[in-house]
Amino acid sequence: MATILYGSSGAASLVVHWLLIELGVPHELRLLDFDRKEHKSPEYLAINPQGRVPALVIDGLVLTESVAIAMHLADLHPGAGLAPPVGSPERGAWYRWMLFCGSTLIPAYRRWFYPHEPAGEGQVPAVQARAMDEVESAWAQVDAHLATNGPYLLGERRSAADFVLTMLMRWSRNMPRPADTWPALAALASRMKALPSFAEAYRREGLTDWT
Ligand SMILES: N[C@@H](CCC(=O)N[C@@H](CS)C(=O)NCC(=O)O)C(=O)O
Repeated sequence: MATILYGSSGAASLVVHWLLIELGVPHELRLLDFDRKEHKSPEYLAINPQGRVPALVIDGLVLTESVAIAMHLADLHPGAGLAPPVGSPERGAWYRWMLFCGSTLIPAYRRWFYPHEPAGEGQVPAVQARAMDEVESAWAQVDAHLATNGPYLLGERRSAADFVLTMLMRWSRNMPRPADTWPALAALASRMKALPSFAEAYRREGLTDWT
């Protein structure tokens, strides 16, 4: 089975890369150079017309959207226990947190990192201020959830949702209030960063910060 991951160092592809390593899936990592706009090249746009990473190609099947890919990988490897059984209460909670990451946190982050997109350069300060509020309010909610229901998003058991969440926590490291300044989030990040697969993904992507 040929598996190719298109990504960029530390980008939304990180969680896919991390899960591939955690699950022991043989794959080829193709890091695109954003400075050289390789993610907007005709070759890459033919794979992902959005010109964004990640894209995961499994035997010719193109998958995009980091959270969707994380869910699919977890389902493909049930023995790893990163996806609760379909129809179980835990599965419902898993969908909740996966989609919270994909539908609430990632769009808010996008407005923070690409603030000109919603309304042009003139609105950048207002868009970023609002995005920061959204991200911080989301982190406060997740922290409160973890404080009573943790240590992981689903309780005692680690799932793919914790991998996605940890990547998103990392993205806040240079924001005014980093996610790991909330205590329960910091505890979760410490547990996740202790996984050998985290260090290996970091090594392969050449990342050194937020260790
Ligand atoms: N919803 C997408 C977002 C992907 C995304 O925004 N990726 C960023 C890097 S973190 C990207 O490719 N940015 C380049 C661009 O938008 O031009 C996902 O979760 O996969």
